[in-house]
Amino acid sequence: MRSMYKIWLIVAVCFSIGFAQTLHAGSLAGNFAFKKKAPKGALIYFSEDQSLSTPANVDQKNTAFVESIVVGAKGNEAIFKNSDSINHNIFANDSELGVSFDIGLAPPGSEFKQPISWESGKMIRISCKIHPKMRAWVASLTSKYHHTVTFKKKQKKVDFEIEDVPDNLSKLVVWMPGYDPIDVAIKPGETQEVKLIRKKKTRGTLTLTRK
Ligand SMILES: [Cu+2]
Repeated sequence: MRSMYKIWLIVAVCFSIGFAQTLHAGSLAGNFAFKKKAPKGALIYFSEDQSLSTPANVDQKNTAFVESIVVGAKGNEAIFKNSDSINHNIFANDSELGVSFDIGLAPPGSEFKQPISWESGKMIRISCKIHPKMRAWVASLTSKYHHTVTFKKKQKKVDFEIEDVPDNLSKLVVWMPGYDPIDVAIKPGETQEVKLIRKKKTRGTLTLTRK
């Protein structure tokens, strides 16, 4: 009888470990729907996490930044690559965050680095001296649980998903250039609809669902 009890106990322990592992993380699904024009990009992240350590990889192709928003960890670097067939000249000038640099003429295939020295949770705008229409943002973050969206021309709707989000994280931040920043608390099992506001007008909605 004693050995039967032991076997049962082992089975029960294995079951609960397995159960706990399947429970501890889930996903966040989101859907952006703009009425007219979407911004260039969006950044979504769980602000409580502190585990991000990777650099920001900025690339350029077809006279444009490949991604509108690029994320890197504070203390690491922003790496500016030029995968284009023409020269670029990236610079930033943000007096509020005290960030000012000009990497100079960057020929095709070149790579330049700049430290991500500014406060986490803040984004700096980068532009090109040669091509005034080029625009992107580098975000200093601490969270591994983030996602960036680059809206294509005329694109109004985008679905995204952040996978393996630990259940204990609930503070979500949504940032888009020119828009009111959004802070929401969303727990596993919840769905929320958030208004996307720019210059006091609602420009669209974001539906968030956590599984
Ligand atoms: Cu350029």
